[in-house]
Amino acid sequence: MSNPLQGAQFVLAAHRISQLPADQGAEVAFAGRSNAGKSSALNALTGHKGLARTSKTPGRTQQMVAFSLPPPTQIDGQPPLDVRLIDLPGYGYAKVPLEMREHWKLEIDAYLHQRRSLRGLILIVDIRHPLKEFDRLMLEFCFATQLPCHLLLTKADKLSRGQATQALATLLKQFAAEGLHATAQVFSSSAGTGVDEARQAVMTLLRQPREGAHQGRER
Ligand SMILES: Nc1nc2c(ncn2[C@@H]2O[C@H](COP(=O)(O)OP(=O)(O)OP(=O)(O)O)[C@@H](O)[C@H]2O)c(=O)[nH]1
Ligand SMILES: [Mg+2]
Repeated sequence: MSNPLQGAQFVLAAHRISQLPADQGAEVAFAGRSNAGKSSALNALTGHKGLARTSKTPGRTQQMVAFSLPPPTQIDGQPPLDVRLIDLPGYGYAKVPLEMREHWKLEIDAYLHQRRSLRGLILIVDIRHPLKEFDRLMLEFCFATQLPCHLLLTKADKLSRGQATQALATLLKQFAAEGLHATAQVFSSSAGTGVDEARQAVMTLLRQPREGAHQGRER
């Protein structure tokens, strides 16, 4: 299967949302706890190993990093769009100084509320530790603001196939019980599990109409 996210290029790293590329076109953001595997997932999805910096040290990505897909990106025969993928800083890592954590909490919150080109969120969760507090907050936020969310249960290579399937089933049951709306899949950047499915999920998010993604998101 050809890769619709191939050819992504680094654009810039931002410390504030005002430094991000102009808010036009469509973008999908990658969020998740520190060390969950966001940057690795971005690299696997774009098919470009060194694109986003990965690290064994949690808290590596302390910037919002923007990558663009090569123009013209045509989705469903619409006129070409500027399409971006955004690697958000990881959250939840205690060793990142409090001031920095507070800064990112505010910036991520403002980004999710204000960014008009944001069409959806890819939430990266370690399959062995699903739904920690911040993951829940993100899911609740997405639900409240009708921002579509697709969850990657990553590092599935650390479990047997049966355990991974079980983890997904448990999560989907939890979603149903708690009224949370998100799609989810098993994923592994290192083993390549679920990569095609996740690429399609990113493309589906990029196709979301702007209005739908923004209802109730004005402040
Ligand atoms: N086994 C396994 N390890 C992975 C996988 N994805 C990421 N890792 C490892 O997990 C660690 C963190 O990966 P990153 O992609 O840097 O994680 P991140 O979420 O971007 O981390 P921060 O930028 O610190 O928030 C690295 O040591 C990766 O090699 C995976 O699918 N399987
Ligand atoms: Mg990272």
